[in-house]
Amino acid sequence: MGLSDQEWQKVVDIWGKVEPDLPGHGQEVIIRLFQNHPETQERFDKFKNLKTLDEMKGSEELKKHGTTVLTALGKILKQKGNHEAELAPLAQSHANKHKIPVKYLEFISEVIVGVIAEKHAADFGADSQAAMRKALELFRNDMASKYKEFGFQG
Ligand code: MNR
Repeated sequence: MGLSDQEWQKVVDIWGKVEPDLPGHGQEVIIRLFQNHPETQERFDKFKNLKTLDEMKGSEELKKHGTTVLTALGKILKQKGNHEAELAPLAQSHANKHKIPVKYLEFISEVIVGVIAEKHAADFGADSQAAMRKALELFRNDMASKYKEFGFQG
């Protein structure tokens, strides 16, 4: 199910508030993903050694990865659904190389909404949150379709 022009506008607008600090948002997203869903941390060879919150906060590598994730996601969101070219390589690596179930994409989607809601309460009202949730759902659905094509259960 697609988003209306108004919904896409809300998604693009709030992303404009996230974008000036991708490392800050990205770090928060990854840390919260690991804290709320510890099994996700085990998927990262490079992060499974981080034991405490302080170690996570002090890891430049983690911050860098958060930036990478949100940079890729921003590129996808700005396509307003026409994201085939941006999504295909991501689906490929997350299915065949990293083997990341759709369930974990659901986890990170909720964390992303939560982090934006905390950092940008005034600019991220109920309708903007709903629009962002829809956009992330579309992203996941299209990832899941690709997963199926690749024969990954997801
Ligand atoms: C790498 C984007 C969700 C696990 C990457 C890379 C990008 C990326 C970009 C680097 C290039 C590549 O390998 O394709 C995303 C986006 C996500 C997302 C966008 C959703 C919004 C997740 C979730 C994961 C996970 C959820 C696990 C629970 C990994 C792993 C790597 C990786 C593992 C490889 C890290 C390394 O360098 O060793 Mn991802 N992601 N990702 N991702 N992701």
